[in-house]
Amino acid sequence: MSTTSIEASRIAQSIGTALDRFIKNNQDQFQYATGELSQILRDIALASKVVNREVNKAGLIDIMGAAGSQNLGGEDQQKLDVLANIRFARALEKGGEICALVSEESETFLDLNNQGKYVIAIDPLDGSSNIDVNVSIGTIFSVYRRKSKVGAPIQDVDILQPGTEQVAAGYILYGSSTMLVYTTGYGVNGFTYEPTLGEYFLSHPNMQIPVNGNIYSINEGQANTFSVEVTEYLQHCKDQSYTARYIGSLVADFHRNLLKGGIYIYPATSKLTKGKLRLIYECNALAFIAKQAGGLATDGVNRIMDIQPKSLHQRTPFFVGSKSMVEEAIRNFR
Ligand code: FDP
Repeated sequence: MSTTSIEASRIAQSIGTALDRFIKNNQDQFQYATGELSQILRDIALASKVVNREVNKAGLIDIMGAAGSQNLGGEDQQKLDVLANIRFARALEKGGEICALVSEESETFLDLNNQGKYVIAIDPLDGSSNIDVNVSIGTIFSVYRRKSKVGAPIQDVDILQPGTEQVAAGYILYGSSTMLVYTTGYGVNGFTYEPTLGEYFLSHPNMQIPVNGNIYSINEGQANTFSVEVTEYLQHCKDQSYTARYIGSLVADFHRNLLKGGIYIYPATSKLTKGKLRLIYECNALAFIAKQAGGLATDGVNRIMDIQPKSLHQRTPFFVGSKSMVEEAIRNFR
């Protein structure tokens, strides 16, 4: 190809829809279309760009490794976890749209004492045990409307809302490319980050998870601690010659299965009788996205989004992914 035709083809190539434009174009779909939710999504996108920058240079500067403190689960807090928590909190607190923040990294919720109408639940950096080894990690977020009166102190009804009350949810995947995937209840759309322009562009419009798939994702190293039902299902996966894929980074495992069709399972085990994953800031968001993409998420018996949370850091068994696969996996549970 000559230089002029390369130039011509570059000019002919459209740069696509930027996230900002997309949010603006779709703002009217939202029943409280005052622009506040749009601003929250923009703030999350901005913070994710900062975190993405830090994640990308993690190997270059002294930012990898444990920060010396532990989070609630007793896991070492990695430096990047701490940094991501600060970045998202700062970006979200500034605008005044958010009245409370729930984060994996904080024991209690943060009452911002303002006129904000929204509550955010966030896992700022999920899959953090993968940071040191250059494997994909992610951010997960859920957005709720506050239930109590604006101006009053934040109450449990604002924080402990079931997933059905989410008005938006999404994740950012810091992978071979960085993606932001979100829903406001009108389908799921994915945006890929273009680092030279510093913008997310719509790359995966109206994402749908295949109804069936052949990928199963579970930490089989824990197999001796699984229930009979889960063990039987895993045998079924092998009998069907399904493919085992487990990154150990929830967002990355979920995202792959969303695109290709599959099931992610973190079950209750004899050691973790309620499972490992957190209902409020991990499972609900992914359950909302799965549902909007035509998939399913349950704890084996109840739909994840129907579960009434009783505490901030509540854990739940989690089966999520292609509808037929999840239905098959939980067939013997009731
Ligand atoms: P991590 O502990 O590394 O933060 O959210 C918890 C999580 O990661 C998920 O991202 C991941 O899917 C899961 O735990 C992995 O747990 P196991 O090591 O027990 O498989």
